[in-house]
Amino acid sequence: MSKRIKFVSAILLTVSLAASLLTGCTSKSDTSNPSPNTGKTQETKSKPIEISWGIHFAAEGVVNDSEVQKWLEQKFNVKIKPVKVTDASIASGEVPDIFMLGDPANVIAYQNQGVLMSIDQNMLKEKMPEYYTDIEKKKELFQTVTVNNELWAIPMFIDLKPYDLATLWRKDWLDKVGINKVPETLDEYEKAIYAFAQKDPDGNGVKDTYGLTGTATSTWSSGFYSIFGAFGVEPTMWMERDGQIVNGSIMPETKEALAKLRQWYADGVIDPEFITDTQDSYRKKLYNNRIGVIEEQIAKGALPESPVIAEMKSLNPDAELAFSKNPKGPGGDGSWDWGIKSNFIVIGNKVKDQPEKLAKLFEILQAQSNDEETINMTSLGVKGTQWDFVESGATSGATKFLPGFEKQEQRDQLGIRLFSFGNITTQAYRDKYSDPKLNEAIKTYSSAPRWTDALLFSVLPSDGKYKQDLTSLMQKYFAQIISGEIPLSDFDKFVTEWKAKGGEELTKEANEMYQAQFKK
Ligand SMILES: [Ca+2]
Repeated sequence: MSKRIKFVSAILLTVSLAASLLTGCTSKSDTSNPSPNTGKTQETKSKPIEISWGIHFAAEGVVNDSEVQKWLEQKFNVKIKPVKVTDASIASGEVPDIFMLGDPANVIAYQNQGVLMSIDQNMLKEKMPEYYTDIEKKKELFQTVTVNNELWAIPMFIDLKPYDLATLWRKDWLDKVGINKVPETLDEYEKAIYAFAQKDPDGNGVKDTYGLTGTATSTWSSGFYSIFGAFGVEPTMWMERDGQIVNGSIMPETKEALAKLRQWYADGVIDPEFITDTQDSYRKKLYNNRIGVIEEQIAKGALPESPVIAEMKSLNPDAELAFSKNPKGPGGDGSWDWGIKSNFIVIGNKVKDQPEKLAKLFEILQAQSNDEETINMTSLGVKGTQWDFVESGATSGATKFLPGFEKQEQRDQLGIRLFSFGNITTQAYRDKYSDPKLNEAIKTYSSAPRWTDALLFSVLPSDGKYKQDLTSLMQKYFAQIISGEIPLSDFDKFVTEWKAKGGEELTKEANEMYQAQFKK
C-alpha cells in the first residue's frame, strides 16, 4: 500500500512539474526591478476597478496584500480582493468576479445555480486573439462547457505532455539476441521479449531475465498501457464506439489483450512481480538486468540527458538504451493518455452589468495569456530571485525555482500561483519556455492523442460511489487472468460483475454526459 501511495505522489509530482514547465516563462524587461510596465502615466489613471478574485483552487488559503497582488494592482490599475472559493461560499452568494474551476462538471453545476456569466466567443476572439487561435484547434473543450448554445467558461489546454508514455528498450540486449531493428509492431515486440526471457541476453549462463513487468495495481488502471493500447483499449477509460460510450475495462478487445498477456506470463516472459511492481521498481529492474523493456515517460527516457538514461549510465555503464514509439497492434498504437483538458476560467454573473470591469478582466486575461512580464510575475515570481532558466545564462528553455522558493507554500506567501491561471498561456509562449528538444521528442514518440477518455476524465455523479471499487475489481480479475490463476473465460464473469456493481449505472451516466456535453 505504501508503495502505491508513493507511486501516486510521484506521478502527481511529475504532472505538477510538467504543468509548471508548461507555464514557465521569463521577463523581457530588466527583472532586477520588478515594477510593472503599466504603459500609463499617473495623470491618465482613473479610479481603480475593484475585482474580487478567486485564488488558485489548489492554494490553502488567501494571502492578503502579497507582492504579486500589489504588482497586479499597479500594473492594471485595479484593487484586488483575493477570495478562497468553496461550494459553501458560492452557495452563500459570494461569487467572485473571476475564478478557476478544475472540471466541466463544476462549471455545469455552477451554471445550473445561475452564478456564472456566459462568455461571448466573439469577445474571446477579439480580446485574446493569439490564445483563441490555439484553443480553437481544441474545439471539444468548448463543448464540455457549453449549455443551451452558450459558453460558460474559458477552457484551458495542455498540449505537449512530457509525462506521456512510450517504450524504452535495452538496445544492447536486442543486439545480443540478434534483433537489429528496434521493434515497431506488436509482433516484433513479442519476438524481442521472448528472446529476452529465453536467450540469456545478459550472457551469464543463467535463466534469470524476463521480457517485461507491469504495474497491475496502479491506482487508476491496469498497467501494460501500450499492450492494451495496441488492441485499441485502455482499462477504466471511457471510450466512444459508434456513438456509444463504453468502458475500456470490459470490451472484447480488452479480453484479447489479456489473452496475449496471459500467454506471455505462461511462457515466462512477464515478471511474476508484475502485480506489485511500480514505475520506480521496474526502472530498477531495467538497470539491474532483470527485464529488457519498460513503459517510460518521454521526459525521463527520450533524450541522452534524460534522468533514466543518465541513471542507467552510472549504474550499468555497458548497457545501451533505445527509446521508441508504442508498439503497433491490431487496434493501432496507444498508451495511457491524460488528454488535453486543463482547468477552466469562469466569470461571476454580476460582471455582466459592469462592462468596464469585464473589459478589465479581459485585459488581465490577455496579459496572463500572452504577456511574458505578467505570466512571469504571477506564475514564477522574479527572475534571479525566485526562479531562473535551468541552463545557466539561457534566455529561453525550461525553468526552475531557486533555493528558498522550491516549495509551493514558500511561493504562495508572495502570491506566486495565487493569481495565476496556469494554462491560459499561448502555445508560442509554452514553446519558448520549455525545452525544444523535449518538445520535439514528445511529438516524435507520444501516441497521444490517439485516444483519451471520451469524457476528458470528467467526474460522473456516481463515481464516488463505485469507481474505486470497480477499478479494484478489474485489477483483481486481470492479475488473476494474466497469471493463470483463473481461466480467460472468467473475463465474461468479470464483465457481469462489473456491470452489476455499479458499472452499468456509470455507463448510463457516461452516455448521458456524452450526449449533453461531448457529442461531436
Ligand atoms: Ca541470464
